[in-house]
Amino acid sequence: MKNEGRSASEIIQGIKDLKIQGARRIAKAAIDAIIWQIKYSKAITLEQFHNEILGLVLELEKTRPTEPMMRNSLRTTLKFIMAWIKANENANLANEDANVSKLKSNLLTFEKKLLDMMDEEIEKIAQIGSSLIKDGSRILVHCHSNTVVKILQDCADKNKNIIVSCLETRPLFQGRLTARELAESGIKTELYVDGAVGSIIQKQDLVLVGADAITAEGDLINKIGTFTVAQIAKYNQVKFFSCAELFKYDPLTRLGIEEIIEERDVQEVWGDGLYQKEKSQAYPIPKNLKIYNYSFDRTPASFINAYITEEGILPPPLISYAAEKKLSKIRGGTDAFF
Ligand code: RUB
Repeated sequence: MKNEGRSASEIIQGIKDLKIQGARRIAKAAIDAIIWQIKYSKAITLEQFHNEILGLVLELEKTRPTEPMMRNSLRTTLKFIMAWIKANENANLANEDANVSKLKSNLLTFEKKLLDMMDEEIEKIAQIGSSLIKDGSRILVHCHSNTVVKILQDCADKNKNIIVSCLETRPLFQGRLTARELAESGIKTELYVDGAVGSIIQKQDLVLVGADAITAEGDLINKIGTFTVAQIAKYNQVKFFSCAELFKYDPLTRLGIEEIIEERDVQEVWGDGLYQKEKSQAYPIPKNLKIYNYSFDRTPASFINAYITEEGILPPPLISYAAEKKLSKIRGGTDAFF
C-alpha cells in the first residue's frame, strides 16, 4: 500500500478505516504524514512549526491506540525537534524564517532515515526468520503481519518448500489478506476459520505471528485470538514466535502503564453476522445484547518461545534491554542518524 502523495488527513483516515493496517505500515504511514506536513507547512516561526507537528502527532496517535511502533516514531520526531531547537539556540542565522527552513530540511532528512531504518530492519528480520524455517515446514499464522509475510516470502525466494495455514481472523478477516498475498507469491497456502486452530495445530511445525506492542515483561499485544493460538500451541508443544521490530516495544510499560487494548466499532462484529447478505441488510443489534470488539489481546511471555527481531532471535526477558538500548540511541539527539 503506497502512501506517497497522500495528505496527512488522508493518511489519518486511512489508518482509522484500516485501509492502512499492520503496525509497521501504520508507523511508516505516520512518518509519511509528518513528511507531508513538513513539505506543506506554512510555519514561519520555530514555535509555529513545533506546534503544527505536535498537533499532527496527537491526531495520529489517536487513530489506533495500541500502536507503539507509530508512537515511538512520532515521539522520536518530537524529540528530534526539541533537541534541534536546543542545539541551535545560539545559531547565527539571519532570521527565524531561515531557522525554520533549516529545521524543516533537517527533520525531513531525519524522517527519511527513520523510513530507511524500518526497511533495513524488515530485511534483517526476513533473513533471520527464514533461516529458522526448515525446508518442508508447516507454519501457522494469524491475522495479517507484513513482517511475517516478508519472512515467508523470503523462504519461497530461497526455494524452501513450506506450507502455510492462515487463520481467517474475525471480525475483519485480515487472515484472508495474508492467504491471498502468500498464494500470489507461489507459496502453498491454506485458509481456516479461527475455530479450526485446535484441530490443525498438531500438523504445524511452528507458529509465526506479528506484534503490535511488546511490554517490559516481554508480553505480546497482537490481534485478538493470538493468545488463544499461543495457548493451543503450548499445549501441543508447537513453538510460537512473534516477528517484530524492536520499535514495537512500549517503554511506558516499564513504568507500569498498561498497554491500551483498542476496542473497535461493534458493527464490525455484528455487521458480518450470520443472517446478513449485505452490510446494509444487517439485522439491528438486539436490545440488551452487549457486543465486545477488542481488537487485540495480550499473550504472556511464558507462551512465547522467542521474538524474531532485527537484532536476532531474542527470548522475551531480553527484549526490554535490547529495545531500550535502541530507543535511547535513536532518541539521543539530533545526530542519531548523522
Ligand atoms: C494487525 C496485526 C499484526 C501486527 C503486526 O492488526 O495484529 O499482527 O500489526 O503487523 P490490524 P506488522 O489489522 O488491526 O492492524 O508485522 O505488519 O507490523
